[in-house]
Amino acid sequence: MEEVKLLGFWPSPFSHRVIWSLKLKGIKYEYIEEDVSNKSQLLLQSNPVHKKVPVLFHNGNSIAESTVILEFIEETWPENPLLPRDAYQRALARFWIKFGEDEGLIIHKFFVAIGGEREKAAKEILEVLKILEQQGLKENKFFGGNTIGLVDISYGWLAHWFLVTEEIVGVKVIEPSKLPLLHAWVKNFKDIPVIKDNLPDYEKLVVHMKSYYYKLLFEVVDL
Ligand SMILES: N[C@@H](CCC(=O)N[C@@H](CS)C(=O)NCC(=O)O)C(=O)O
Repeated sequence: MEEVKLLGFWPSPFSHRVIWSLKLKGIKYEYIEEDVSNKSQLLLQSNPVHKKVPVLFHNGNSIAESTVILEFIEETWPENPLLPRDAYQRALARFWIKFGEDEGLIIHKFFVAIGGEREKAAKEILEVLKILEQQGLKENKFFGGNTIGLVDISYGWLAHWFLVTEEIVGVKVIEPSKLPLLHAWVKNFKDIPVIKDNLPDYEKLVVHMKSYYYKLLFEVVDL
């Protein structure tokens, strides 16, 4: 009997990447909620380098880093593929996943920017998202075409967490007038039952991210 466990944290977009992938593949697993403010021995032992969630346990082995976990899931359970079969298309998918990971810091900048800096940060994000929209997504329903794949899953934070960020900082970026294709993608992505049924509660997320936001702001002001 295969043992699959996931150590996660309810507001974490990285944990949700793993949840969505396992559910899309129909893999049964046990979910363990981590208290990131008082880290468990299980987390410290299974991810001693970064001490972060998610961590996936498979038959006694532990795997950390969400994008690495996604690749592991894809290789271990090839049914309902989430990466294209064609090697070149797979390379393109990995390119866009890497693009999102490399540009992720810009979101953090947008989150903590205050005053005039906020408009500047919003413009920078818009430029990055335009590249993603026009060169990655194009006119497709999902990044890989008509079905959801790992690229969509890796950008899941844009469809939910980023909207909370926009609400907290008071600036809208993913709007039909600015990013029509990406705006449509948000809806397509959230319309998939596995995604819709496995998102953290929006209002609860606003409260959680607001407290994180104020903590970050104070750290910025203290510097
Ligand atoms: N690059 C990591 C990021 C994971 C991450 O930042 N996890 C956060 C929760 S969203 C965490 O565990 N934070 C605890 C900490 O930073 O101490 C991944 O993709 O898995």
